[in-house]
Amino acid sequence: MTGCGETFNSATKIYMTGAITANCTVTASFSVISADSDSDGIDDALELQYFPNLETASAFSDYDQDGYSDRQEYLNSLAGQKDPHGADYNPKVRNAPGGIGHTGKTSFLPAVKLLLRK
Ligand SMILES: [Ca+2]
Ligand SMILES: [Ca+2]
Ligand SMILES: [Ca+2]
Repeated sequence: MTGCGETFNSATKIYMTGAITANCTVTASFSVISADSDSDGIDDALELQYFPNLETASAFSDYDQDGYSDRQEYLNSLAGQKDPHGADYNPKVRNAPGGIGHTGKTSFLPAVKLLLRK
């Protein structure tokens, strides 16, 4: 916003004109900073950052099959969460199990114990 001797407090987002003593014009422009056009709960910009389209990731998909849905990974990273190994959530990189929203369904191979016979 500009015009009329404005002051804008970026912390409170409050715009104030100066004293109005004559006709003046305030000009405002707005831009979308977040959109979820496919209503899957994942910000479209983030989907397109990781995937070529908006269809790949959804609330139920689990692209990297780490037991966190793509939406859960988005929510966890939005909340500034790290996985139990301290890594950032990434829908294309497997995260450690046991974090927020982990379903317990991973396709990690179970550890194999080898017993050596004498
Ligand atoms: Ca979306
Ligand atoms: Ca995942
Ligand atoms: Ca992941």
